[in-house]
Amino acid sequence: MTTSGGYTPLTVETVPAWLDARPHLRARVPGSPLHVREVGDGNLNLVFIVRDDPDRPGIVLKQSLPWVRVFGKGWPLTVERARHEADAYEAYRPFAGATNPDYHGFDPVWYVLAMEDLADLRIWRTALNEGEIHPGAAGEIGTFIARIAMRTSDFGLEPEVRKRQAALATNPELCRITEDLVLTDPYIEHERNRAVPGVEPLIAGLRADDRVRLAVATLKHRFLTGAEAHIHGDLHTGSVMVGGGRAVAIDPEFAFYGPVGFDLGNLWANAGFAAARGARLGRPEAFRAHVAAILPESWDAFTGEVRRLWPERADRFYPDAFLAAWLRRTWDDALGYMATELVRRIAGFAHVSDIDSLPDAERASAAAACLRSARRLLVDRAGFPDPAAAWSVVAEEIARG
Ligand code: SR1
Ligand code: MG
Repeated sequence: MTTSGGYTPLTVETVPAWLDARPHLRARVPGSPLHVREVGDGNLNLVFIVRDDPDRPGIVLKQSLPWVRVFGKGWPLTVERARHEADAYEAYRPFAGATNPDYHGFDPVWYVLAMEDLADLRIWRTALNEGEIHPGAAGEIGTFIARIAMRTSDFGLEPEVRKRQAALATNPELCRITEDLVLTDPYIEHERNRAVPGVEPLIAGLRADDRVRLAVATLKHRFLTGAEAHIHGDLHTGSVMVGGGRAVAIDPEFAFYGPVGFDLGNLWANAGFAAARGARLGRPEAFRAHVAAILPESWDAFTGEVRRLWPERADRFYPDAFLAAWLRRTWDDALGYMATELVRRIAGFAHVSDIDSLPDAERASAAAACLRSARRLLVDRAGFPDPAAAWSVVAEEIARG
């Protein structure tokens, strides 16, 4: 199938010729024959691993489709998302170090980006689902979020530069997905919603609660208007690869200028899913402690790195007292977006394997714990001023059964 301008979705059969026509990429996998596997398991895109030796890393090609992959052609979606992902990798490259994948370029006709084959790493969600412990990953991601906050915002750039960067990063179609799927649909009746079976009364309770509606509407408005930094925009555990002491943030196709707390909250909610799953499956205490540490370790790393970079801020008009207030607001945002991510993966369109792959009874009780935690975080965020207090909400609700 060919669309306008020469764009054509790649297949495992057409990838070798596509690479032959691009010697700078072919040089990264110079041997023959090429071994091509399509491994995309996300909701949106094609992902090909290309190797000339099946046992050694080669390169990854990622191509956006003009529709939502898991839904089909009935849900069209701009292929521009691959450009946004490429632009984010470029924006993060100067400060992200090994947390950014090695990025080899973007083809603006085929909407293909080429990047490192992270052969020895696994998707963090998959690793957590199987009970693996990856020390240091949460801290790496917290540091990464801090560097984005400090280097791509008005704290790190001259205001004219920041505004031009923000304009280039405007990502309306992908933001609209978040505005709908995360920050609206779960709180109303909508044909896209798919509830985890057994928690329908809890979802109905959320929808009927005016305090919940006000809190989510406030978070939605902040998402729409809080253009602070070039955030990742979809930083759940399926967007992080771990292994060998490294944590890599992938898939920033939802990147845009938004509130810094959104990425933190997304990560923390997914720690919540891992914790609920770990408890229901009776995982060892060491694993449960590891998951419980994701929120505090990432927040500590985040605040530590923000404070380390604060003296280098671009505009010294901002006093230290402003930093303290900004961190408080970011904490408040993060808890709010943690709650909205907890809700949408249980009550909305896009679910998580942590919960969905549990046996029926455990799935319902894990999902219920996530929804109860979210409700408390939404209506009483001020009551949870630090990581221990915030995580205690999740721990208590999981323990309630
Ligand atoms: C239609 S896209 C559904 C979800 O997949 C992506 O990974 C984002 O999380 C989005 O909300
Ligand atoms: Mg993704």
